[in-house]
Amino acid sequence: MDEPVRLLVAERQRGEQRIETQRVAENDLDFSPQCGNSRQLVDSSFGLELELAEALRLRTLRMDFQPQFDLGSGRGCGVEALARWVRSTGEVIAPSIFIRIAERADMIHALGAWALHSACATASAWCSGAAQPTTLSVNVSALQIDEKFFGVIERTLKQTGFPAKQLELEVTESALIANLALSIEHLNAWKQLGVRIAMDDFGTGHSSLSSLSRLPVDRLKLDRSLVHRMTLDRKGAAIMRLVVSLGAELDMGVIAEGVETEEQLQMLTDLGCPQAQGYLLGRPMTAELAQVALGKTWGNRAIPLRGRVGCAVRESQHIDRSAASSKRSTMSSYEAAHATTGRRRPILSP
Ligand code: G
Ligand code: MN
Repeated sequence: MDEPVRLLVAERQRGEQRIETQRVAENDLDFSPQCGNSRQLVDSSFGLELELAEALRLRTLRMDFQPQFDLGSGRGCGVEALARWVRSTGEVIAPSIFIRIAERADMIHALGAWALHSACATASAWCSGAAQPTTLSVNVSALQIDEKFFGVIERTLKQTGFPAKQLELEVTESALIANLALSIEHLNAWKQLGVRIAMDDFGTGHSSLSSLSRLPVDRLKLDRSLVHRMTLDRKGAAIMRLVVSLGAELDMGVIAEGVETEEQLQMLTDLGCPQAQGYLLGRPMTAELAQVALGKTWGNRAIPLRGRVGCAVRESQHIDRSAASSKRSTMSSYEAAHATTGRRRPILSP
């Protein structure tokens, strides 16, 4: 794994001319809106490239784990491994930025192999303990959908001893749809190793019903934008209801991501969404804390979630939402419903 990184650093140091050419082309790139600091990235990305290569070589990237919960039982059911990069200056670089840098600089295979190995090695140490995750989800870049990755998975499982059936590889909907035939071929090959596949960011990538039925996907990860919209109006709620039942009809698991509010959690429970993850239930955290989180049951409060708040979204919630941004002066419907009892569910956080 070190070799390509070392070569890359050497090549970058030699190829100043090429970098200058690329820097011009860089202005045409559309960095994702959530990055926020795309201008800064454009200006400094080549410096970051070298730094990322170095971080990868020195193994200073970190793997955090975000717990996932079963909404029926309230039990922890898995974790998503999330790579974290903290520069020597202490600045945290968002994965949405450094994954793109790695993809562009041809470091994504080294980074992807490290991520898979690191996640499986850590989680396999949990397997003997009580808080064993049912599922370990690892993100896979679109550029890793190739025949080489089969060998990486096979080797990693062998080296770490992590059970294949508990490993889930997350590929974004847009990556799968971009080259459907190839995706189907590679995913089927990976699945022969016993691993499962999740379609990440579902709801953002324009998959058709026909492509959904053809792709060998085991679980849909509903994008946080669907979760957000769900509480805004009736259409948002209707779409969520449909995708939850679509997953069930297609014999796929369904997990909602980006759950940040009690109101969202309540609606997902009411809609029968089987699983959820998000800041409300647990932020990405260290392996040790994730183990503790998995051992806890968030549903162990006295008040059952079901039936407390209706699914219908009231007009007033629009008003509540904007008012809440000015120092939460207005209670959400969930908070209002529970204010009288004074009981609040403890939220897991690192
Ligand atoms: O696309 P993917 O699901 O792999 O994205 C994972 C990213 O989402 C991570 O960077 C993680 O920190 C972030 N994340 C996890 N939970 C939440 C959440 O509840 N809200 C938001 N906005 N981001 C989240
Ligand atoms: Mn993911």
